[in-house]
Amino acid sequence: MSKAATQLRFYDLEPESNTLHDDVLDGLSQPQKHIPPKYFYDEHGSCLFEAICETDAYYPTRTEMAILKDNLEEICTCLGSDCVLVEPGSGSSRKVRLLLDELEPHTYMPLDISSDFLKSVAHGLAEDYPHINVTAACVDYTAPIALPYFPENRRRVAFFPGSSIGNFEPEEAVTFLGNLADLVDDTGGLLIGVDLKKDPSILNAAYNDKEGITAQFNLNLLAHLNRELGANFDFDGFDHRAFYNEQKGRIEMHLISKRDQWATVAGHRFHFSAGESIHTESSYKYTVEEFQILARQAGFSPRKVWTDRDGLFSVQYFEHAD
Ligand code: AVI
Repeated sequence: MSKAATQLRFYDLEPESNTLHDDVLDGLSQPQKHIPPKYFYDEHGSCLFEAICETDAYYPTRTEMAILKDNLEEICTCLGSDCVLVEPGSGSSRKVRLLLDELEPHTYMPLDISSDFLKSVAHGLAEDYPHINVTAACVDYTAPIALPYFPENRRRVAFFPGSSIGNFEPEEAVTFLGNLADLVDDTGGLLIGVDLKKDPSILNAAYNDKEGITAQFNLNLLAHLNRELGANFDFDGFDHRAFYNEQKGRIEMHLISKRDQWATVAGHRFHFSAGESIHTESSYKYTVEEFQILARQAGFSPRKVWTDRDGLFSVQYFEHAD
């Protein structure tokens, strides 16, 4: 057995079979039609998201990476080596590699819903970091998480980068953060990436890149539904629209029907008037103070905040409140 293989555990906690069918039929039956953003991420959608992160206009990924790099030593001091680092929604585990290079935690626990992808990522990590235990769990990390295994007497820290927290409604964000507070327990911490409020022109540009990749990402949702639910959406019948809603403090993404049309989804017919929208994503932006209030409600105490020079993005560290 290779050294890496001895360090790797995998738990398949069989997250409930996905509720795509019910979510979509329910969402399209509401006065403001909507589809949950988690359904962007089929295989092609995940590739498109990676491509968005490379566009000039989409600043969050590179800005967060730079903040992590520039403050790595201080961040690692907060986390403490020998901790158990848990990453909900770990995906490709790309950003955590920065921490793993410097921090040397006792265990890294990636949690994700996509079993095959998680397995291959976990194998890669175990090969590249043979001195770190990698314990991967296939689990719906948005629900309360009860993991079957935690190394005993080790401090746990959750890592939730990318400002994915912005894709939750604020009250859902509090519930999710509360679940993380329970997971890391009394002595644990949370390192989280949070996108900041800023000049709306920067936000509007970030979600309307010139290359049109965000538009493809948005429209790919319809391809996903056509494939998985036997729907018959006409991609040419919808436009991408993204704008900053200043009052709500969020970017909204919509698909706008170009004309009066019908689509059938899992045997149900839905009507779309010309100009009618399907709301496909909200991406909330916070001030540092606003986010700290949210995290306090979930049981965390603010400890440290790092931002870039232009104040575009923040990486925030919290500890479990006493
Ligand atoms: C994953 N999430 C944090 C991205 C965001 O910025 O809200 C998803 C995204 N949607 C359009 N571009 C990127």
